[in-house]
Amino acid sequence: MATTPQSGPERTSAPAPDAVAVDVERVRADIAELAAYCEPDEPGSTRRVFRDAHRSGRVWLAARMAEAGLEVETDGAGNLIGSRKGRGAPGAVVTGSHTDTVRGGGRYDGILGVLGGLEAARALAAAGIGLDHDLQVVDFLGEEPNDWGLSCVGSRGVTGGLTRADLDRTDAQGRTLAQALTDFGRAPETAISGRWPSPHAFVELHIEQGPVLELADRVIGVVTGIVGVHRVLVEFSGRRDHAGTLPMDQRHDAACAAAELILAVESLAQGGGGVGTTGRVEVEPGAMNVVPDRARVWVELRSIDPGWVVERRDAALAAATEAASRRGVGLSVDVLCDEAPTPMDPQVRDAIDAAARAAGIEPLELASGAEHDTRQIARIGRSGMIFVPSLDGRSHCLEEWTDPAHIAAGVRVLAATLVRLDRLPPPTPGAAR
Ligand code: HGY
Ligand code: MN
Ligand code: MN
Repeated sequence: MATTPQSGPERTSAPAPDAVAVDVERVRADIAELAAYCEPDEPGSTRRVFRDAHRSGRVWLAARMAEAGLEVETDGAGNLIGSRKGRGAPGAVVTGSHTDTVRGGGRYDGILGVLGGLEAARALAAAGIGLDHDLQVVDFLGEEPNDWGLSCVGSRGVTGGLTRADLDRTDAQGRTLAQALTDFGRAPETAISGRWPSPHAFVELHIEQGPVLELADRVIGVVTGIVGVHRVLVEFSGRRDHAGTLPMDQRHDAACAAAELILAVESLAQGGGGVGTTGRVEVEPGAMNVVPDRARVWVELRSIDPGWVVERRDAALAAATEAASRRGVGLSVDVLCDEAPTPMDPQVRDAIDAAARAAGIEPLELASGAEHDTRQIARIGRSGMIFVPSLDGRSHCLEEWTDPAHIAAGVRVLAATLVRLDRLPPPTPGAAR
């Protein structure tokens, strides 16, 4: 029979969660070992979703989870889960992040949340702290935007956010996402049908990936919300001509229309309130002596203010339409991602705040400018995030680095937060987004 969880962090019979000792050298060794699973022909520790390095890195991770005494499984959406049984209370206390990286990315983005979660599970066990709820440490499948223009594949899959149309998307070689999942050993149908039950609570530890904590000289961030993200692929189709013979006033240059859009996005995003980026551009045929007939621009707009994103999105599309029509160039638009800003759950925020303060750390509240699996999990349960500083605010690059003392603080606060979340009363039904 399931035991009834006792409520309140004031319960005195359990060891003090805030004093749990974490082994930061073990976390650093794990980070270094996982970093060795990288794509040999790519810079740094690149480990893109579905590639061999990603697959073999997860085999290593599964073994590491098993060594820690966790039961290891992969769910229908391809999330790797290490679980420890609790005392039978309904719903799990869940933590995790991702082990895939962007091309040329660093060793910490996502990875700290998975390996830090693993260390928290080990540290709690070593301290003799059992939970009422099952504890799960998750490596979500494919958090970074992939060759199909989609991010958070695994966390979308288990929260109803992955669709049949997503599975039918094709990469540049014409391979569908469904095929990629199949090749990775997952049945595409289960990737969209295997919805998780609502967790008791979810928390993700992550590097900040920006400069706010460092500039404020703080070690722990309590995330207030995750920015809204709008991603769209804009394709211009012009006319291919000889670059030496066709006069300038007779051209239908797709790349020049794309250039106008790129600069429009930069200009529209000035002034604070949000950010706009055109980080991927393709031009065809890509020859110096040919007027380009095709250009693709991936536009991304982010803000914690939903109105800001909508306004800039509409203005950017108006600029693209105007440039295309003036140049006699065709235009098509494919919306890849349209996520509203996601507030973090107040109870989870309070648990993180209390865990940090009990450890003698004054946390800072801040919004996340980066996308995270937490946004997806917030659809099905109360969720929150812990940030630790990134050196010089750098991320998605080889210079990405977090001080070991900050890693130790982050994992310690994570472990204590998991205990505090375990002791929360059951969530109110329907409270999730
Ligand atoms: O792109 C992002 O915001 C995240 O790092 N995946
Ligand atoms: Mn990232
Ligand atoms: Mn990440």
